[in-house]
Amino acid sequence: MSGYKEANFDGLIGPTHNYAGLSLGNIASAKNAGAVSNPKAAALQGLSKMRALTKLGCVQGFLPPLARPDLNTLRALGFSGTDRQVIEKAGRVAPEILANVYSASSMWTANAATVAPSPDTPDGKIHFTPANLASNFHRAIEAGQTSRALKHIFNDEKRFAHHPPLPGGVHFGDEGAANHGRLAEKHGAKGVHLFVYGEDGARFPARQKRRASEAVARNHGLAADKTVFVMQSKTALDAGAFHNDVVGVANGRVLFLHEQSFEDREGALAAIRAAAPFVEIIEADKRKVSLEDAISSYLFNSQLVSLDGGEMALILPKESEENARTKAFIEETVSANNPINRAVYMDVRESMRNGGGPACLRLRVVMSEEERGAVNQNFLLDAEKIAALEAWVEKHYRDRLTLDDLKDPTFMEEAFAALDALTGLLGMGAFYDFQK
Ligand code: SUG
Repeated sequence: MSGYKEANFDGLIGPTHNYAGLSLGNIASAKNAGAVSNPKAAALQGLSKMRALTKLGCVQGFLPPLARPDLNTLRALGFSGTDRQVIEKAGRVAPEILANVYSASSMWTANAATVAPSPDTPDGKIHFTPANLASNFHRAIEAGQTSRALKHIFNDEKRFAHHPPLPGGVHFGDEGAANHGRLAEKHGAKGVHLFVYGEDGARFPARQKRRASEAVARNHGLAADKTVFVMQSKTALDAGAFHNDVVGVANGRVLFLHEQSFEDREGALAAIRAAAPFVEIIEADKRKVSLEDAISSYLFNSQLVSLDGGEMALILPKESEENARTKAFIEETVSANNPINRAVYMDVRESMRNGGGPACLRLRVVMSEEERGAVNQNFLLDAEKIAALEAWVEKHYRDRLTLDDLKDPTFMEEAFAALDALTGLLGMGAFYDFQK
């Protein structure tokens, strides 16, 4: 196989995007709890990031939003009657449950799954394990529908292998690719998989368990000498790095990270160098960029992408341009003698206010040309398809949403009508349960 490239599958931001303060340890989510959201702007910001990537020559795909509100979960929790009654009752007696089942959190597809590309697996297939996201209720209800979406898009048993999410709830808490990176001399070469797990800090709980990362590596058949398991620093976790991708990103030969990412920095870097001798480590010194600056600006939650000419670009959130110290570090990185030589700043503020930067919004799948041809083409984007999705957003999304609006069953109908139209646009058939 040839023509390996990384494709980014972004989460298409759903019509119920809101700020409910649901994620302990995620500072932006806590800070913006109860704020008024703008789902239309959120989805359009996401789509303009996707357009920017296609203009850079990157392969860009997307995953559809999950059906929210999740009526199946509300019914399983004892709310009964017609769909409208289910929403009314939950809104009256348990508005906090209602907010959870309304979350548009599937937009952060870095948490959708962990992926192993075909050069790394024994059967030469691309392996997917959807994340169980066990540590937060609103995210723990994603895995079932996410599995369905992945199977719908990567629908070819000869090329794609789909594992079930890990069992065991928080005991095998798995947050997907947000704590995983792949290093390789070229995308099509055998890669080294870096799994970063956590242990609870003094302030915040760790979401990714070491035993979960190990299980994913086993399921994907990764060779022992091509995997590295490293513990995240408790200082970073307690400062708000609830996923490791808040403090570091890997692509190709490059690992770009904050020096306080790992609990045992020396040991971790030595293990990474031993498994991937070709690695080029670009580290921010804490005297130049403090953890607080890194976490408030999401400097390291950037997408690090390989461009066709061999250069690499950082796709960064605007917030990292607005902080003088992180901006200076980015400029220094881009002009230094290393593979990163472009910085592109994107406005994804609606997502950022829930703790989701550019890298949270995408799931990376390295694929050969043949494998790209086997993907459901409706989910690979070009200018025309992006424009069609923008028109769909313009037609169906609100530009103002509060937590009180979630109690109105008419809003549920509006959200479902939007998703129903999307399945029509994409020829998906009756994909969502509410359509059956
Ligand atoms: O799981 N925020 C998400 C953000 C996920 C970011 N993803 C990565 N770092 N890869 C989370 O904490 C907030 C929802 C709310 O509070 O309404 C939320 O779920």
